[in-house]
This record gives sequence, C-alpha cells and structure tokens, in this order.
Amino acid sequence: MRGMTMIDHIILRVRDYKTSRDFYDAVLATLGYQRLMEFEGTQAGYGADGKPYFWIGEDANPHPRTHIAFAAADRAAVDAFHQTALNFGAKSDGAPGVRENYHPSYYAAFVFDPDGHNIEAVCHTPEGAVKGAAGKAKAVAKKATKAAAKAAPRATAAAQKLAGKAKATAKKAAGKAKAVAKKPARRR
Ligand SMILES: N[C@@H](CCC(=O)N[C@@H](CS)C(=O)NCC(=O)O)C(=O)O
Repeated sequence: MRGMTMIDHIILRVRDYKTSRDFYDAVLATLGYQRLMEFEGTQAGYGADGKPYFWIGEDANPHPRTHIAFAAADRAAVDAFHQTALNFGAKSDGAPGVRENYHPSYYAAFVFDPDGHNIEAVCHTPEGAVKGAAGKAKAVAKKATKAAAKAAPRATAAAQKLAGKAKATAKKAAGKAKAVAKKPARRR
C-alpha cells in the first residue's frame, strides 16, 4: 500500500493549528499514519515509513473547502476513521459503506475537518480479497509453527551429538597432556 503514490505531498491551510493537529493526530492514527514532523509550532507533516505526505499549516484565512481521500488498508480502518472523527465532534458527510457509483469495492467514509475540509478514508480492496489474504497468512503462519516444532527436537539431538563429540575429544586431549606431564624431562 505504501509504495509509489501519485501525490508527493499536500498542504491544507487550517485556521487553528493546535485544534487541527489534535484532530489529525487522532483521526489519521486510525489509518496507520503518524505525525512525523512539526515546524515552528505551525506546521505538521503526517505519513508512514518516514515520509510525510500530508501537511497542515496555520493560516488566518484558510482556503475554502478541499477534498482529500486518505488510503485505508482495510474496511475496519475506514470505520475507525469515521468514528474517531465523530468523537472529535466532526460532522459526517457519509457513513462507512460501499459507494457503487465509484466502483463495486469502493468502501469509504466522509467527514468534515475543523475547517470544513471534506476528508475521506477509502479502501479499494474487495472484502473477499482481504479475508482471503488474512486466511492465507494464517495458514502460512500455522505451517511455519508446525515446521519449527518439528525441527526443534532434531536440532536439539544434533546439538547433543556434537556436544558429546566435543566432550570425548577434550577428555582424550586431557589424558594426553597428563601423560606428557608425567614423563621425566630428557637429559641432554
Ligand atoms: N456524501 C457523499 C460524499 C461523496 C464525496 O464527497 N465524494 C468525493 C469524491 S470521492 C467528492 O465528490 N468530493 C468533492 C468535494 O468534496 O468537493 C457520500 O457519502 O458518498
């Protein structure tokens, strides 16, 4: 999901920096994005993997309404995004759900941020695919756990064998050293 994106970064002008920062800290965390940078107490950059894509910057006269759609990894994240925004007192502009008018698996929710910008969280992955991928990941994890459990006793046995060999070699070497020490020193 976090590969190359079409937009490098975008800045929304906001009337009250702290109010908007607290709002976006909470709402974007639901989608897995964090505040990564902050400049002069008036600008904050949010993103993932060290790259801030989305910025807010204080401005006494912010631009009129903008629309921004944030990518969500799954439908549960879209739901959490919407609920968290409402908890902040935001007005909903569309409850979480599929928007068939865009495409059959366009699952989105819309809210207005503190300045009235229309922000959206959207997940394009069909529900079956998400469930299928989760199922596959679970199966792979189960297989790996089984294989590890099977390999562990074999590894232990091999390690024990090696330890035994090392012990025998050490014993032999100690015996030899003792014998050499007992031998009287040869006279010239
Ligand atoms: N209330 C609508 C909102 C739909 C919406 O805002 N769609 C976006 C495109 S994905 C849009 O047209 N934005 C234009 C704007 O906010 O100015 C819904 O729940 O479907």
